[in-house]
Amino acid sequence: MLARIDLRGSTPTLAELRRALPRGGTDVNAVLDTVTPVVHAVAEKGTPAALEFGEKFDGIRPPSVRVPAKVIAEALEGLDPQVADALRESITRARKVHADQRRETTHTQVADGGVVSEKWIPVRRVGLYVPGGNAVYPSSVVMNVVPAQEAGVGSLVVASPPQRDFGGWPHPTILAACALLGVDEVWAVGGAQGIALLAYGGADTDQADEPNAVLDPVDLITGPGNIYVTAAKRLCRSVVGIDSEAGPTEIAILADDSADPGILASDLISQAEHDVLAASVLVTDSVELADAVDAAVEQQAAATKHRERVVTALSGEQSGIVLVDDVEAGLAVVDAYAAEHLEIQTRDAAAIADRVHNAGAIFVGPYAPVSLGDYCAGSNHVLPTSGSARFASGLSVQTFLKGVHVIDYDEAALREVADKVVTLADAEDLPGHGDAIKQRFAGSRR
Ligand code: HSO
Ligand code: ZN
Repeated sequence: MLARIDLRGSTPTLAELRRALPRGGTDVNAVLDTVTPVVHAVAEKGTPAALEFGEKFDGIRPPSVRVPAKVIAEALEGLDPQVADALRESITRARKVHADQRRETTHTQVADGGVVSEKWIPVRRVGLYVPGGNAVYPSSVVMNVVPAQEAGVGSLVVASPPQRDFGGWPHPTILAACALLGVDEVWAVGGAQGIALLAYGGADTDQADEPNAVLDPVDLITGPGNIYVTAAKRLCRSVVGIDSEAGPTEIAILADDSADPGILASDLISQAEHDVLAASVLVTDSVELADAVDAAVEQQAAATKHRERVVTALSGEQSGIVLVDDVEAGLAVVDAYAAEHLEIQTRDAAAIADRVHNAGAIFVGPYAPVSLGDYCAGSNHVLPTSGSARFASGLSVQTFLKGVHVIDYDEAALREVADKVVTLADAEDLPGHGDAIKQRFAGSRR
């Protein structure tokens, strides 16, 4: 089922390697023309336009755009207690890891009387987009909300599409996850219009007499979505921050002949389950292992619940088995690929993992599967896709903080370096810059 890419006996350059490796991806540009008028209309008219688009595209208008507190509380009451318990565990572990990511202000004494500090200030208000439809992931609510809260973001709003099956409110599991996390501001709006409403804000015309029925615009939008949502995020980038443009999920596994083919097959299937465009890639120096994994994949895929999309994803051009001469060559391949998730299932897995440069998250050994990271490792599951792990990080407390330099120099400290500033200003033909320094030391001021 999985295509084979045989790199044995060759020493490809990085560019050749990147071309040879399987990679999918979606073309967001293709829908920009469709999404642009939606974003413009919502930017101009606010909530009424967003509601109209929701009705037009999804055939549904929520009872009110802001979800009442009672509806959120009822969703939690209705949540299966075992699911509530598991979500609590997921939240507790994620809080533990993300609390450790907090950054302290640094103070650097650059000269006598000259100090530069770097303060980390949380973004004022964050909008989290949560998709509806087939992919209802309360775990993603956890992964977005926890780092924002641990960063100290004071105002957090969730937007999620209204669902016909649930009285026109967002999915109850999503609402319950919000309740567990203490998020009380939830808006029943989805798609490109939901992103635009978060970015530009707008009044809730259905509840015009309600005091808090106006969606205050946010400063940063995070959260996954379909291609229209991603296009809207790209278009709103000039007015709000966005986390990243998430592509289909990816798993790469670097394995040698010590790995268990049944385990590898189930891990490859686990991420293929998300999406027909999901990518599952095995990199190995063992042909026997490759054959055994192929056989195990056939067998397990036939029995799995979402077999159709799993088979489509695994047999797509974005998935495959890459054969290499040895683990060393395998390391070069996984670095070139820069997977969202990378499992290391080799002898001395920790030592090999230590040498990886490019991956969104690295899972070490047979007992750290990607599924653990998706829910309960404590790590974040919002990770860079499509090779962006070469330069980007997963969601963290850092995503929600802004670093601000505070420059505090006294007279003597400025005087000490004044000549250098004037010289550099002159060298750039910006004498006004130099004058701003000279002015301070010209003659006697007062
Ligand atoms: N593997 C997905 C996240 C997820 N898995 C949510 C299950 N639910 C992208 O990292
Ligand atoms: Zn997953």
